[in-house]
Amino acid sequence: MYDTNHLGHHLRSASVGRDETLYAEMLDGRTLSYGEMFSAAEKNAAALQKVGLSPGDCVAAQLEKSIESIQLYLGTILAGGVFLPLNTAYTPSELEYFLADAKPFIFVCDPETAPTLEGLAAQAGVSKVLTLSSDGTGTLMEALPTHTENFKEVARAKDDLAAFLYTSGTTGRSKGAMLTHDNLVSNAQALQQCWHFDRHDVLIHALPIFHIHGLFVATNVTLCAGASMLFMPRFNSETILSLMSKATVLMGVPTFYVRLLESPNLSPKTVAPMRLFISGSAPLLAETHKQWSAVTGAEILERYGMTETNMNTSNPYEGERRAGTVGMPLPGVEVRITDADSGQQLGQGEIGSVEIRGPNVFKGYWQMPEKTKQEFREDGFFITGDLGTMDGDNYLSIVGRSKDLIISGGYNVYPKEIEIILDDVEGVYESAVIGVPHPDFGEGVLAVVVLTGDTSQNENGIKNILQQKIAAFKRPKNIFFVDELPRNTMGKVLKNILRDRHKDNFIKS
Ligand code: MLC
Ligand code: AMP
Repeated sequence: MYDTNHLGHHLRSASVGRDETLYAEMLDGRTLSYGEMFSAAEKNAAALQKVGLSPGDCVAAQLEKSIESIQLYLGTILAGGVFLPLNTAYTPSELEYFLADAKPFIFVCDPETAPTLEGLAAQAGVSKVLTLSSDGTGTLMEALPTHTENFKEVARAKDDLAAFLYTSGTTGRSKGAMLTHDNLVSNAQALQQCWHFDRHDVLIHALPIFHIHGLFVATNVTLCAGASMLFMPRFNSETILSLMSKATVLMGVPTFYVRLLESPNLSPKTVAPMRLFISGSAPLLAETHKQWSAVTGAEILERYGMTETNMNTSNPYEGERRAGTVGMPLPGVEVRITDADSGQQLGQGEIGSVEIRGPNVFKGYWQMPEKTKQEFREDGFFITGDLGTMDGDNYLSIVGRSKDLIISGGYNVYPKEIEIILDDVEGVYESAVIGVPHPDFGEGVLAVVVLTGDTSQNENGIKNILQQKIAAFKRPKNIFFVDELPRNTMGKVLKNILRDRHKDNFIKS
């Protein structure tokens, strides 16, 4: 008997009776069948239960990408836990916040970082620290039982939590988005249907697995379809091109496509075995979409989502994939454009706030009921903070953001978080962080800084300090020094002026 509310049930139902089917192939030639995958997931679940995990407890993990970490994710779900993946680029001081806020029962990290992180986890009230390295060794692996007879996933209701994912905030404080079993099940099913995923598909998996894109979209859709994947530890253009001969689908952020287009080996012949190229997490330039079609003869399918809502819209599988648009609402998902202040729905072609309602929309921010309330309309629509417009054929275009957010290579950077840290640096009077066009990452992070009069502080000095405190992808690639920041009469920094002034500044690294 399976529990039909349970994400675990949906992830394994397509492979029941097909234990031998290939689930994943690694670059070193190792393979894993569905039977092996779920047996390992059950062992993980049993090990987590043995160290005391109760249903509803959180398992946080900061791990290099490996198939074993996917097994830990599935094991957590089967044991009724709540999985919290954390970016491997986070520094200890960033992790301190997440652990103290989420208060996971178990924290799993790399054996190499464990000596530094164990004390920090204990201080945050974590009960147990386990380790897992990308080569599949560590105390978690030692704790796995040799077999798990008659394991049954712990029953969960639709509304029970399956995952926490942190998303940064305009205030600089990250918020834990609470995702339920139904959020993840409904979205995986909608995507599987829209993208025609079936058991014959082979996905090139080159995304990180600590975000909704690589973990839920890529992994859940593959599992729900009983398909398989070529599992890469990280993005690499030439490896992806060489894998296309035995794959059918690629999911990537726009930077993937920008970089693949730079390769002389990209051609109609290389992509011929592939049936689908999907892009999301950041705007795909219409120019990149067109260039891809011109070079390969294939059309990228762009979709739109966010941590709080999973996927919202997708260009059609059959039908026109319109460059510069993110397509139509997914089945069961409602999208509307409103006037941000009044909440009044706007007409076709008008630009306004993008709002979403449906089974895909999260339950709220962890321990932030007020913040959660602010982001929802009374009728249940979630205010995304994106600005968009819907055309007569129901294609949505994202034209900007009302939230002060930079998306660099698919990673979100909230300027306020960086400004708080910059303003704290000795010799810095004030700062403004902005996103400017970047040829590789789409947007690049740039800081404009006013120094105090009596300091010898400089760009390298500031960069060295930031290195200790924040993940590399968040660090400003360039820092500009000015005498004062442009402000309006209310004293608010005019970031539009700064973005305009610096839009052509080449970012070196
Ligand atoms: C790496 N660096 C970045 C960066 N990625 N800097 C800014 N933005 C990024 N995205 C830094 C590195 O730390 C390094 O810094 C330098 O840039 C060069 O790194 P690289 O070797 O070129 O980077 P690479 O490893 O190739 O990574 C680039 C990338 C990666 C695009 C492949 O960023 C990536 O996988 N992005 C995908 C992110 C993602 O999955 N987002 C989904 C979010 S979910 P230094 O200082 O060490 O030289 C979501 C919802 C939705 O948004 O809709 O899906
Ligand atoms: P995150 O908070 O990391 O989940 O990022 C979500 C944000 O990424 C959305 O609110 C959008 O601003 C942006 N985003 C995702 N997909 C697209 C897309 N296809 N086009 C434009 N922006 C996108």
